[in-house]
Amino acid sequence: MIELYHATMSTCAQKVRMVLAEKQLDWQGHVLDLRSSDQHQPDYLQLNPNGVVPTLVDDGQVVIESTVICEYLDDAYPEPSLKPEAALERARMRQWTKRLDEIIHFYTGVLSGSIAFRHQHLARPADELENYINNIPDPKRRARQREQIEHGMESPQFADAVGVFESFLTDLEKRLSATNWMAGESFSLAEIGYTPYLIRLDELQLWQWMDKRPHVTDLYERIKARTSFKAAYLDWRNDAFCALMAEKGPDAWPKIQEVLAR
Ligand SMILES: N[C@@H](CCC(=O)N[C@@H](CS)C(=O)NCC(=O)O)C(=O)O
Repeated sequence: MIELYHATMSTCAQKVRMVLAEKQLDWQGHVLDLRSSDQHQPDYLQLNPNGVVPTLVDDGQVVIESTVICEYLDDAYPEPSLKPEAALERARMRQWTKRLDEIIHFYTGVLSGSIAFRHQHLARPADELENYINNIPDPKRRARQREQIEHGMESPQFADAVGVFESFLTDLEKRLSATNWMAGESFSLAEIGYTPYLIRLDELQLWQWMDKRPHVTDLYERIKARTSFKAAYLDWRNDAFCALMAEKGPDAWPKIQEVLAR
């Protein structure tokens, strides 16, 4: 039996749900409430010592790290394959997912947190917020989270995030003007990996960033047309979170333009 510990709006969980849907696998879910610190509870830390979602348990065997989970599912349940046939295209796919893990995921958290989610935290009683921050296991993540909550779009992380996304979107547009999909000629774990991050720009009302990037918009439309998009994302949308992003997002665009003009 496949079990997935996940959260409704988690970008990393969306990737795994999309793979499960593409492969039409049955799974049982355990939903964690990240704002209530379910991910920091001792039982969960036994499964995932990093205190994050997702965690996959397949026939009792634990696999963590969303990109690794997606690759594991593709190896363990090979049909339909979500990796290109050609070695070079597989390498391209992994270059994209490596960039996602090392850079884009973190800076997406900075954008979402600085623009929208900090307001959820700021609305909490001070001692509850302090407790939440102090429970974050990794000291670096703890410090960055505190800075985002306290300073939002004025924090240096925010300007860095804008620069990171600008170069990522430029590279993606260039790539898609040469090949049909990110890794080459087939839909792969590269698109699945990035789907939640394109969704997040959309949720934050930042699609203006794509004004001169028609290939990225076209990619997003093709992804949204897949059946797996519903199972990965639409079925799990949290309306309150989406409403908050829709409310706060428009204030961010002028700030982003200001950073881009520097
Ligand atoms: N590298 C990890 C990152 C996982 C991660 O950051 N998950 C977020 C949700 S997308 C999380 O659980 N955040 C909770 C927290 O930071 O306390 C992976 O890809 O699985």
